[in-house]
Amino acid sequence: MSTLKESISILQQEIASLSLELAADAEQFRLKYLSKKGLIPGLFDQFKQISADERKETGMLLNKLKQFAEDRWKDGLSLKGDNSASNAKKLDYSAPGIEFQQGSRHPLSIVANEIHEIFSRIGFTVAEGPEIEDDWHNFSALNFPVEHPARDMQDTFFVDKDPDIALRTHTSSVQVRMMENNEPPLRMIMPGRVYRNEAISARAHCFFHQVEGLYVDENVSFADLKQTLLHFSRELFGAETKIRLRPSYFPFTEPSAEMDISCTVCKGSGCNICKYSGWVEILGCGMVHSNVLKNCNIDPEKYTGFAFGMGIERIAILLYKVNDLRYFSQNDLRFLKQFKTGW
Ligand code: 2U9
Repeated sequence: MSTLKESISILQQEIASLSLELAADAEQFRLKYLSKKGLIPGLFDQFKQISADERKETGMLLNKLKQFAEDRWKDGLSLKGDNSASNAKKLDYSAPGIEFQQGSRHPLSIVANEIHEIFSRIGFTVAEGPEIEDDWHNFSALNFPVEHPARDMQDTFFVDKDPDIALRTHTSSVQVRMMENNEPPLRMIMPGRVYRNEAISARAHCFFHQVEGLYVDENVSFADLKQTLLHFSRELFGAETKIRLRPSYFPFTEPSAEMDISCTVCKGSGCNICKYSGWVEILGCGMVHSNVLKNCNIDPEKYTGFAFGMGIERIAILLYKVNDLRYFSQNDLRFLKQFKTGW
């Protein structure tokens, strides 16, 4: 065997026996065997001097050795989680580490999760449904009269100008689907994105997020609604929170009400958040209209139900004192980074 062939064989065995466990091992390996002045390029120098009849076989062995060494080096690097062998050549292993950038939940997710947890602790499940809805689930089943302004092109985004298909304007359409497909008792909340054809400003957006709730069973009363919402408000805004209900109107509930909580900022003494009234409106609610129950094949003589709906942005604005709705959809990290808690 020629001395070059012997050297190739010795190096092959040496390289096979090495263990590359640290980033520094891989770099030392590269310097010793693969770098310009390393052992393998040295063998290529010797190769230039061997006789023509030995060239073919020795050349093959030498190329194999080089390939083997490169593979071992790359394996050593990937063990450290670095697959870019060519870039790795330029890495400075003594440089200080790069700080890990930790993300955070979006404030609307924090609030939605909190609402979800409060209701799941008292037996409500979560349901979701499509954002593109038909007229029946978004309007007709919910007792909206044919001439109701929400059905207008001005207020609702219709898909392909088809008057039967629109982006849902509330998550109530999910409740309709749930009632159509399930027997009472039903106790669920429906979180989700909804769409309204509005000009974007600090106080309005063309999409926002809602959580609605529904409880249908025998003997469900307005008192149950009131106590559930009082419990919810105390859990979310603090044990001292008071609520008040004002009569209102929605096509899908009768009677209907809007609910205020005592101002979380001034505790009722008056500030510009509550416009010096001491109260802030947070949601709408009521007893499910008997027409809605009938539309979903539920017998209103046997069953009653309550429902409520709130905008998540509105709650987040109150909890975090945000003064412009647009912050929630701009993905500005200077805004989002402030919400590190409440996973
Ligand atoms: C069914 C029956 C009744 C859900 C309700 C409200 C009152 C309400 C608004 C709050 C602010 C919408 O986000 S908002 O603009 N919602 O005031 N929602 S009762 O009632 C239902 C839902 C489904 C089948």
